[in-house]
Amino acid sequence: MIEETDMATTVVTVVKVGGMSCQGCVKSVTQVLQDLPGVATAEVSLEKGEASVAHDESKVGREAMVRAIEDAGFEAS
Ligand SMILES: [Cu+2]
Repeated sequence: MIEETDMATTVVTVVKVGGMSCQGCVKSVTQVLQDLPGVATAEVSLEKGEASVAHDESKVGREAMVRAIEDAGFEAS
C-alpha cells in the first residue's frame, strides 16, 4: 500500500559526494544522511560518487545534507 500523505512531500535529491575511497566511507556517508530528520532512505554509490536521498522536503533540504556530509569529512555539492 502506498501512503499518499508520505508520497506528497517525499522527494529524491541527488548529492555529489567526493572523497570516498571505500565501502567504509560509503557507510559513513549513508549513516550521517539517515541520521538527519526527514530522511527516509539514503543510497550512496562509491562508483558514481553520489548519494541518492529520499527525504521529506519540508523537513530537510539539500543544504543540510551537504553540510552533514562535509561535517563527516567528505566533499559534497
Ligand atoms: Cu573509506
